[in-house]
Amino acid sequence: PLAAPRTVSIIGAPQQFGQPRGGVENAPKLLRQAGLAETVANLDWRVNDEGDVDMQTTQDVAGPLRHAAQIGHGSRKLMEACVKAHARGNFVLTLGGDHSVALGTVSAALKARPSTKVLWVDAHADCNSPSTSPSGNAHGMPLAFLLKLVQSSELGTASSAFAWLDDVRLAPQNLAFVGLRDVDAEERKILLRLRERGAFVSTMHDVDRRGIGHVVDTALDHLGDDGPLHCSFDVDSCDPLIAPATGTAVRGGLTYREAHFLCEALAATGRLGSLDVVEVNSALADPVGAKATVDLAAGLVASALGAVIL
Ligand code: EXY
Ligand code: MN
Ligand code: MN
Ligand code: MN
Repeated sequence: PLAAPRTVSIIGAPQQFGQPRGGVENAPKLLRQAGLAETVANLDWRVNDEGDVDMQTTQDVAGPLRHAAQIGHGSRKLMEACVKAHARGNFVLTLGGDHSVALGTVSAALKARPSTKVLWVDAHADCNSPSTSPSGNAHGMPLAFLLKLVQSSELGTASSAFAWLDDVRLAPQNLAFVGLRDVDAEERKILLRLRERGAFVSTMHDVDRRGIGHVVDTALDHLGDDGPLHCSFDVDSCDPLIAPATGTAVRGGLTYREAHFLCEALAATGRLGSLDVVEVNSALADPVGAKATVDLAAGLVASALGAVIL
């Protein structure tokens, strides 16, 4: 007898406080309107749409991390929703929102299954601490928190909003980057240290030289051959020609096929347990570009959940 199909939990995370541009909070709604649930159901998954987590939780406090209390408390709520979905054995698909949502999603994956390894697909490295960040925007910081690079003194009065992260630790050797091409000077030093400590750090230069197949295979090899994988997919990893509707677009990104190849390769591992799709902001492109970006994001989810060409 065939095994019962697995279930995808879709969790909306309309977080916008991790960056300054309005519109990113509408992405979960737009992705649903694009037919994401139907697309996934057609791939032989059961779909459980858990709705949106309310990310507006509390009063702001001042400090080097903008909206620190909102980010801390909202991320904890998201983490709890994701942990529940993991506990039911579901695939956890989170629709951002800005990339600060990875605080909740990656910590949930690690709490639910501590051997989880993380593929970070992004133009940016997102490993600033409040003290190294040039912007104070939390969407440039989630990996610093997850890798335990943030001192509680950097958070001042907001540190209690992040206390729930105390027992969460992502080891550098369990992290791989693909798509990097816009890294701050301080972040560059952090990345070189992370590489020394065992992270797989690749850039678009590597995609140019070796091809996406080699880069993705090497990244996945690095993440070992068993245990669950979490992919945090920032649409700004893709070239602005195909994904113009995003807050921090950078030229020279993944092509349509390179991005799909990566997602197809992830699906083929049979180990992908959770996926974030973040930073879709339809307010930042014309209607054609906005629709192209939303449709791209939905199509990448389909590839990551097993859609194949043949
Ligand atoms: N590195 C810059 C900063 O920390 O402000 C830009 C970060 C953009 C982050 C986007 C979500 O990937
Ligand atoms: Mn990002
Ligand atoms: Mn990015
Ligand atoms: Mn971005």
